[in-house]
Amino acid sequence: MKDRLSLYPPIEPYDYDFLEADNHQIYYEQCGNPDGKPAVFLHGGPGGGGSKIVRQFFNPEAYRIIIFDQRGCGRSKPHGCLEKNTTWDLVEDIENLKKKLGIKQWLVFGGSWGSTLSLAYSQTYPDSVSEMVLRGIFMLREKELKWFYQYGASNVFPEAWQYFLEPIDEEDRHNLISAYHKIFLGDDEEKKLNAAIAWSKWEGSTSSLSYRPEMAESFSEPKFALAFALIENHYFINKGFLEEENQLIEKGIDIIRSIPTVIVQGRYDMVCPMTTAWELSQNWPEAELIIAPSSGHTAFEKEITHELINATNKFGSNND
Ligand code: STX
Repeated sequence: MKDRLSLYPPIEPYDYDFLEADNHQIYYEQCGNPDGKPAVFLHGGPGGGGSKIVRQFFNPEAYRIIIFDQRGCGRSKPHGCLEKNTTWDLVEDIENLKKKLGIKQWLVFGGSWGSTLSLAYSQTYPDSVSEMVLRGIFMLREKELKWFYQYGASNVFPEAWQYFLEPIDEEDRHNLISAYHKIFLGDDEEKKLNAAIAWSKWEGSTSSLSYRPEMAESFSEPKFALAFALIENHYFINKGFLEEENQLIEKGIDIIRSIPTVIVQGRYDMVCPMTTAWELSQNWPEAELIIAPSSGHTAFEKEITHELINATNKFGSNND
């Protein structure tokens, strides 16, 4: 690949505050150019929180970049709170944040769970979305959850899988999402924390094509792991709070068909295998599917970073 694009230099927010929503206070920040094209970053998990580095997917001179921590995670409060925490609550938060900031339309950028939420939001408020940049497509369907949390990815990362199985008794291993759920609802705090670390570390160990120990370790930080694991598990037990599992990938596509969209997908994504991006693209040929041929899941795989920045650069130079 010639002239590989890499992240923009680090920047600091020019504004941050909290959005009040039900029993939650939602942290958000604005960076880049206050008069630039508005773009909102939807992080993954659910429960992953935003981070400083994601500011760098956008040209700070072209974009007004808005990043927020979804209910219960990152700097949002209360930490780890699962009450009034559903896909549709998050969709309302995004729209309310947009209104609070006086924005008419924004580019929506989301990877992994962020791609799920991007589709749920755009299919609810299509007029609010100017373009989308989606990565590592995840639609929360049964087969996707089974692949990652029951049988599939387990064959590619057996060492990490062994660690994921450890907190669960043999007789409960036929349904690992629900076995973890039992522990997360229980009152043994030490067991809960250890299980949350194991849950979270599994994802950290499988997100890049070549295993990066520092990534697995960063997912094991207790405060992060607790919110990440509890929130992910809560959404997965509830099947993403969708009416039916093909809602976002089939029924809803007509609503968003004309929104200019780039989909970036790693060929060897073990967290969100490429079949989902492929099916989405079959249902939505108007969206541009870009396959990163030697990449796994994370936005920080070099090819994926390049394609994501190429996409924000392309949309950032439109003056509409
Ligand atoms: N969860 C996939 C997901 O959305 C099954 C995701 N994976 N890692 C992340 O999110 C973070 C990088 C945000 C932690």
